[in-house]
Amino acid sequence: MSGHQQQSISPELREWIREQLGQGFTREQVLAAMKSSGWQESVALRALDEPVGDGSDAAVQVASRVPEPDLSGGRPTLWIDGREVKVLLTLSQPRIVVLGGLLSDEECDAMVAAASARLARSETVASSEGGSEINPARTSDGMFFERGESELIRKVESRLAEFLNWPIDHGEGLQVLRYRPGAEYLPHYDYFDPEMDGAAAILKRGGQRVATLVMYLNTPAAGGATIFPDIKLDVSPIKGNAVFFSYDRPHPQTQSLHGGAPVREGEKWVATKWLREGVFV
Ligand code: PD2
Ligand code: ZN
Repeated sequence: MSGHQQQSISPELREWIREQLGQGFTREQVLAAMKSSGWQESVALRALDEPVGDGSDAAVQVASRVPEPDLSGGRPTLWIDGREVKVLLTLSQPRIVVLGGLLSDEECDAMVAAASARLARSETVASSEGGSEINPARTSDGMFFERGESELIRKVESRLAEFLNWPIDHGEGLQVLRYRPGAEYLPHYDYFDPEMDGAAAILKRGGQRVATLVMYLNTPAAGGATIFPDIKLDVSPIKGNAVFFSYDRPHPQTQSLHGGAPVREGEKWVATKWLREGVFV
């Protein structure tokens, strides 16, 4: 394609762009692909800026800023809060980072001990009234720590804020879940469906969830991986390790679908930190 000839936006090009965005490629990635195929930048940008569908598609939603660890040095380990944390796996689309040794064994044990006393049947955050309800898709038991409620929790939360470059007050309180043998967490998205009843009340407290960090507080004897079905990734639950993932819009195109595979032997304990767009109150 010559750079001087007039280029026009064809229905085929529109369809191709829609498909790329639908598969989770970012606007920048699609723009780069178009430019390398000979499209003039001005035409590519105009095509990308055209509204698609009825406007409700996530491709035209504005992406939120999301927490992001600074891995720019390309080092295999990071010093965070005086600990050497291993970067075991990184994926850019969807954004996933698996870490080794984010928590010490002692911190894991202390969180399990503090949570054990307060376990109740797990609830999900959303119901039609904007309150909580028991979720049959989740067969674990759980509790929430208040943000900053103890020295241990403050220490862990400030480490996560440092690692994620995200203020502590933009996070929910840590949730601890205990899965017994056979228990699982069916695949789901952690963001709130803006269309669901009660969404407005939930989103008033800090906006959308934009990222999740699941920390493993023990190593189950078998099973219990955190699974990402869209990309067929399984993360092994290993005590002290963690998996981080972010999602810049409340839409499946983020490929942030994830679940907890059934625990086959022993128990599985995790602590989850959900990060919000704004101050969570
Ligand atoms: O325990 C897990 O692996 C898991 C899986 C899916 C935790 C969560 N979601 C969560 O806490 O959101
Ligand atoms: Zn989840």
